[in-house]
Amino acid sequence: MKTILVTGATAGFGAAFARRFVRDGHRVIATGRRVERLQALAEELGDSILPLQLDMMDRKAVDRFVDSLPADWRRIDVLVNNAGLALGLSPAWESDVADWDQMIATNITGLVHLTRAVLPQMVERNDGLILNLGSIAGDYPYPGGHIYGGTKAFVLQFSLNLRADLVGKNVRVTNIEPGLVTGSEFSVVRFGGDAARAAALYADKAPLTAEDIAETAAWLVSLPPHVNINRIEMMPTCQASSALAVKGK
Ligand code: NDP
Ligand code: 8X3
Repeated sequence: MKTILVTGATAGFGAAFARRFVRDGHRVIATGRRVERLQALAEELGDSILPLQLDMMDRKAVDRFVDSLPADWRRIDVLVNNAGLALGLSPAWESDVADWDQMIATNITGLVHLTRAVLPQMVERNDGLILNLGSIAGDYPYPGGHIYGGTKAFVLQFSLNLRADLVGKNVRVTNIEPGLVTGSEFSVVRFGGDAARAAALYADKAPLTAEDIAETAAWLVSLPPHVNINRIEMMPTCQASSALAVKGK
């Protein structure tokens, strides 16, 4: 049984990870801002869930988080840096810089601070796994992706650079880079609560599901300690990396 810390477990991938990890016999520290959702998860999954509120934009709370855990939950075998969001899809020059700040604070600053807090115990034990949720947005640019894509490109490069520091150690880091995925609130959040606009994005398509991402994470968790999967780019068959855009006069 492993102890797995999942950020952003109140919805989407994070909730699917929690369900899958518990099904596989692990226990999960489930975090996020909407504590009532975490409590519902704990009621559903029982003592294998430790529900704890954590806002990834609250730098002090993130820095203190590991030390504030109950003693028997403080050993973290797997960290899943999942909490994240995209806000808006308008051109950079029309975007709200407050949205930019929130994406950077959550997807980058929160992620690196929590990673820094968890890493020492993994290095000391010479054992651990960090799963970072990147995105195809960190690999391929698209209109309106600017800051979100930039944050995910950071997450990819951070993941790869961590392994450079960790070479020779059984502390593993994988960047998971999904494309179009349904079963989460991602697009509703991106479109400011416009559920109809979000639903239109997935209509008549067969995207990946949150459970597909959880299946991948479960596989990564099950691998032997000497195996590092550096990155996984995943898309549904209804999607492929696009051709370069060329605009006429
Ligand atoms: P959801 O919107 O369904 O879930 C996002 C989770 O992040 C929620 O649990 C939310 O919890 C949490 N979160 C957001 N901001 C904060 C914060 N400040 N502090 C703590 N938790 C926060 O989206 P997904 O499940 O789809 O996304 C999960 C990850 O996967 C993200 O990093 C996303 O960028 C990435 N991703 C998503 C793809 C998709 O198409 N869905 C594709 C590729 C990558 P709460 O609001 O309760 O705090
Ligand atoms: C989410 C996938 O293509 O909407 O990270 O950016 S995409």
